[in-house]
Amino acid sequence: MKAGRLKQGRVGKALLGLAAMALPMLAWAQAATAPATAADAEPAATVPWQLNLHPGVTQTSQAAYDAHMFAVWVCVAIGLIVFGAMAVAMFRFRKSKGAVAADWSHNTTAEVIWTIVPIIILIVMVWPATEKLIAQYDTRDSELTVKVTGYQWMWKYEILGEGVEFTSRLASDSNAMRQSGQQPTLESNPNYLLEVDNPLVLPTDTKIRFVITADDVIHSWWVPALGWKQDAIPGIINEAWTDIRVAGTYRGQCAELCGKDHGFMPIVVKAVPKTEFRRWLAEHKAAQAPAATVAAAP
Ligand SMILES: [Cu+2]
Repeated sequence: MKAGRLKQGRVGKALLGLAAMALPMLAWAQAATAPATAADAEPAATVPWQLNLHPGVTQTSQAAYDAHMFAVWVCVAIGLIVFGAMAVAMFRFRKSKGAVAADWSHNTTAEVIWTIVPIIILIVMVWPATEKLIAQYDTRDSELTVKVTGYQWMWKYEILGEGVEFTSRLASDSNAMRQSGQQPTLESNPNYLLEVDNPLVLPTDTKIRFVITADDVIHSWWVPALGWKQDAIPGIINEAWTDIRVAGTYRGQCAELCGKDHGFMPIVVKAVPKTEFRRWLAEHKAAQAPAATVAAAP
């Protein structure tokens, strides 16, 4: 009887442990089996039944993912210890076995331990997270600066110092679909409301600084795969930076409620190798040069 109950306790503890471990383990397994990325693919796109955050494709997004995973495993360890201790206490010291509850109400040693241990755990988590946050705001040594301006309801991009600027609006097929009253499906419109006429082309493996502002109301420039969002505020210039490590297409949206068409000003970033970016830049410079000459003429 006693052996049977002890066994029952161990099984209960094991089940609780398994339940606590299941989600992170499944998420880890899913990440490990993620398909390899091709240059034209969308490496950071979400998949149905995705269990975890995507690590993204930049130093910032990887740092956020690492901090998140560290916190998850700390929580799993705490969960195993706490629920394990509860399971042991409930099964080993149960009433049917004749257990009698202790009648003391204070234990200074225990109180000191359960105050100091969480403080140490928090410091262990805060220290690396703070380093990551400081790095996230360090825009020094960037090789390229892109000015982003939010408008109701589109984005304007300027590659500073290169004389290249253009606007980026919701793609016409998404726009036609939303006004048609038809129901878009994932199969027929996989990038519904996430496609633009002119994507922002950026080079990979380059520290790119963004200066972000708005012309009318507050918007927010957000591409999840890059790992940050930054408010675009009229009269204020906010900074951010990125270094995209994997070529591909990354989609985002305005993340600040900015008016009736807030949901219709998506962002598309196309990350290409440096040589391809130089070619794209040269093409845009050539295309914009005549207009600039005309504008400069008396
Ligand atoms: Cu907006």
